[in-house]
Parts: sequence; structure tokens; C-alpha cells
Amino acid sequence: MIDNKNRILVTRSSMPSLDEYIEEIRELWDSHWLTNMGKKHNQLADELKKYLGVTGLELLVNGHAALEFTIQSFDFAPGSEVITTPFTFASTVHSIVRNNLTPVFCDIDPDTYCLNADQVEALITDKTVAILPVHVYGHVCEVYKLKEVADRHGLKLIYDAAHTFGEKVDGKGIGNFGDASIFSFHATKVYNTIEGGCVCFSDEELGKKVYFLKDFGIVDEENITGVGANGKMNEFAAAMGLCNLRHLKEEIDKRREVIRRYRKNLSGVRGIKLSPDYESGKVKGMEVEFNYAYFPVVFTDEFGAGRDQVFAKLAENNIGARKYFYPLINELKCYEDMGWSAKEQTPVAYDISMRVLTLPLFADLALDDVDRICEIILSAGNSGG
Ligand code: T4K
Repeated sequence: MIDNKNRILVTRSSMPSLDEYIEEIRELWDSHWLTNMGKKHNQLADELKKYLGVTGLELLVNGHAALEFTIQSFDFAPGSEVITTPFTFASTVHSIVRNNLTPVFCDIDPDTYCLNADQVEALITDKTVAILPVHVYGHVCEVYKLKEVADRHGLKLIYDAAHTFGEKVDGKGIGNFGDASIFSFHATKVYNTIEGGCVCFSDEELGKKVYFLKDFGIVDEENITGVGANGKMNEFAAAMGLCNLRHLKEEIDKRREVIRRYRKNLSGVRGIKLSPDYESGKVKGMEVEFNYAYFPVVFTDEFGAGRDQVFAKLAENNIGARKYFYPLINELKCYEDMGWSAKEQTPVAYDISMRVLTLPLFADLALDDVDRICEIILSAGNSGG
């Protein structure tokens, strides 16, 4: 039987105290203004702009809507190609396909697991309109190389930055790279508004288009000039965001300690490959202020036990690690008609997806629990006997 009380899951939502949240939402009982770009919504947009160091930001109901509306805002011709990664959450590729565009999969970098910037150019055709990389796990794509390729070919560069809230690259907010970057504020993220997301941009016109799309294409009470939808963030979500923003630094500091402990326990173990250590200096030539979003571990053959064995052993001990991101998107049932071959077209992504496990990580994860999780992992492999 599952012992839910003592179960450790891959993450746990950060929340303010109940009193703090109640204080934040109290005025909604006076105003009765619950959604449609209310006071909390606008305050949060202003605060996030400052926090992320960006000039343009539009809040949305979730990260997926942010991406789908952003892509739609560019008005790409149906059937145009968008180069992206298969090593991501389904949302990334669904956003492309739901805009009647064709995803073209590029393999990933074997160390950061982000789109391999050196392989993008070979995939560009006369139908390519955009590159859509993902800063997966909070690891940073090679932003300078990607910009150079995009500029040289006149392509849009749209980042799925769902995992990189608050990160900086060479001192600059990560939302400033590319034509647009979307963030997710889902309950499982470093920063949450329960559900929520945003897009950051420097072109004001792009922001206006996203706003128009998220509000049904309404111009005013008597004019609706486009077929938009509903992507608005409500006041309760925005209130949660205002509260969580106050505690974010503390949350990130605690997550850093958890990751340090994992690294201490697992570094140098034969057959265990850890992700880049952004604290130890530049990675791919970039100074990154990391947000400690995820802790993926890759098990190579030398470990003596496969990823699925480690996963099962953790599960037996009530520990819910996750196989983010397996299966790859180019292997999903919903796309099988498209005839992609993950193994042949994106072999590095395929290999990593078969070996990776994302370990539990949240601010209040006790360091003793981290030690216990590592002991269980080690006991599954050669070193544990
Ligand atoms: N692009 C990328 C690269 C993404 O990773 C995502 C979302 C998006 C775009 C789209 O952003 P959003 O539209 O979601 O804002 C989760 C999240 O639902 C999803 O947001 C996230 N990526 C994805 C990687 O993970 P699941 O299906 O794994 O979630 P679930 O329900 O299994 O939750 C995982 C764990 O989190 C649970 O075991 C416990 C904990 N949890 C979960 C919930 C729902 C909480 O502590 N509180 C909660 O309320 O997808």
C-alpha cells in the first residue's frame, strides 16, 4: 500500500502562509473584480517585468497558452517549419502543431540536453520560419550561437523558457534572448501562480498581438476584429504570484542546498552523469545564474543498473522520481502518423531519454531525505553491491 504521508514526490509546490495569501486576496471581497486584467494581474505584470529585467511582458493563464499564442502572433504561413527539440514536455511541440506548423526535430547537446546549436543550420529549408529551443531543466541553450544562425537565415527565435524563471545569462535576464521567451508558473515550477505563465519580448507590437489573442480579439465593447481565445490570468492566481515572489530568493537558496547535497553524494560515482554545475564557472562559455529547477541524473552502462531499475527501486521506497523527458516527443502516439524515427533522427536525445531520471527537488526537501534517496540509488548500482 502506498504510504502517501511519507511519500516523496518529484516536487512539491511552494506556497506562502495561508495568512499571507488571505491578506493578499482580502480586497477581492470588496472589489468583486476577479479576472479580466484586474489590479493584481497588472501589479504582478509590473513586478515580474522588474524581477526578470525585461521591457515587455504579457501574463497568461498558463505556460502552454503563452507559447501557443506567441507562435500564433507571428502569423506564420500554415505548413511552415519550426526547428525544435524532441527532448521536452509535450506542450512545446503541441504549440507548434496546433498552429498548423510542422515541427522539425534537431538533436540535443549531450551535456546540457538543450537543442544542439551546431546542428540547427543543416535542418533549415526554404520552409523554415523559426527556431524554438527549450532551456530544458533550467539548463541554458547556446543563445549566442542560436541568434547568429537565426539572424543569418532571417528566422524568428522563440524560446520555451518554461524551466528558467529568473535565470540570468552573462548578467542579463534570460527573457531578453530571442524574439520571445515564454515562462511557466505552473504549480510544479520554481515560481508558481498555481497555473500561469508569461511571454517576454522587446517588440511592443508582439505584446499587443498576444494581448489581443488572450482576450478574444476584443478591441472594445463593440469591436472584435480577430478570432482570439481566452488566455487571461485571474486575480487569485496573480495574488498567489505576488505572495510567492516575496519568498522566491529564500526558495531558490534552499533548492541550491538540496542540489549541492545531491552533487556531494553522487559526484564521481561510476556510471552516474550529473548535469552542468553552473556554480563552478562558465558552461558553454556562458556565466549562468541558475534557478535550481530540476536535478536530472543520467545512468550509463557502467552504473550496473538501468534507469528503469533505479526508478523501480526508488518507487519501492515511496520515492517518486520522474522520467522527464521520456518518451521523446517524436515517439508519442499522437504523432505516430508523422513517421518520425527518434532513434535515427535524434540519437543523442533518444539515448538520454532512455537513461535519465529526474530526482525529487523542492525547497523543503530535507537533506537527510536527499542522503536516503542517494543511498537507495547507489545500492541499485555496482557500487552498492
Ligand atoms: N514547456 C515546457 C518545457 C514545460 O515543461 C511545460 C510544463 C510547459 C511548456 C507548459 O507549461 P504549463 O502550461 O504547464 O504552465 C508537469 C506540469 O504539469 C507541467 O507544468 C510541466 N511542464 C511538466 C514538466 O510537469 P506532470 O504531468 O508531470 O505533473 P504532475 O501532476 O504529475 O505533478 C508532478 C509532481 O508535482 C507531483 O508528483 C507532485 C507535485 N505537484 C503537482 C501538482 C499538480 C504539487 O506539489 N502540486 C500540484 O499542484 O506535468
